[in-house]
Amino acid sequence: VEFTGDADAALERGEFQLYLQPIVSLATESLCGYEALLRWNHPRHGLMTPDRFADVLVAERIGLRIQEHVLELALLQLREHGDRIGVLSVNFTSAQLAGPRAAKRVLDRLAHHGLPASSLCVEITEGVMLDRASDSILANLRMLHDAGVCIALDDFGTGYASLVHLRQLPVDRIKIDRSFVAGIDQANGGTMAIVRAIVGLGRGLGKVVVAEGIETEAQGLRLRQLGCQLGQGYLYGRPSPRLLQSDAPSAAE
Ligand code: G
Ligand code: G
Ligand code: NA
Repeated sequence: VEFTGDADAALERGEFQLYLQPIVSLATESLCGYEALLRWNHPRHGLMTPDRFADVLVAERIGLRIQEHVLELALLQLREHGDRIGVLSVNFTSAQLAGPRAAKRVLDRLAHHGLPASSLCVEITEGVMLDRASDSILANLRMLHDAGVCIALDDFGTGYASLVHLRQLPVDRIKIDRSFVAGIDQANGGTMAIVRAIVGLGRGLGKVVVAEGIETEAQGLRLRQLGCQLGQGYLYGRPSPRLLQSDAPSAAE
């Protein structure tokens, strides 16, 4: 642990905030949603990304409460600016998806705010399937999916059993990890072949394929040519506390 923060007091003071990063249609470059990314705006350490404070949350056993706060902040954003956001993607942990009432709780919060289930996309990594509670997590994901919540499988291809998990999980979207996108315009290394295969696999299974970490026009064009539908990255917009000044988002497909 790099520092001990009083995460509990920080939560009360509103130091945990969401930054939003646009997700666009690669064919038209039009907005179709955002991903909510957690930041801790600390008075002494400044603005921190989760990799810097994740250990603190574990040490102070406050991870689950922070995640619930993240969902609530995300739903408030949707309630206030839903017409400008489109579908809002929120990162979920396995702890948040375990237990008999996890999905019901999320659906209740959506209903409480008068939001359609389809306005939320739950992002998970395949790591959730390595959790002891994977049966319960799977049941909750099915319930969310059946209710119309979008489920996205993040960092796809970086785990050790991606294909097994892709078959088991009720997934609507797969997100190509940015490490693959970064290598796509190098001639050697075979990254291009891997990305082509992931897009083919995803589309063959009827999933929407999202590429993360797109930084250059060449990467965006290449991914679009390969049939990847959605994209996210600094090229289209950095994570920001503000929404883009743009027209209303279009449907994701
Ligand atoms: O921009 P970025 O540094 O936010 O994200 C770093 C990592 O932290 C990413 O892998 C991202 O998925 C993860 N992350 C961002 N926001 C959240 C969140 O609200 N909850 C969880 N569990 N992870 C998050
Ligand atoms: O793992 P997760 O998908 O949630 O990824 C989000 C992370 O990727 C965040 O840390 C975010 O700041 C970072 N990110 C978003 N777009 C880009 C990009 O174009 N390039 C790089 N290097 N990182 C990005
Ligand atoms: Na994510």
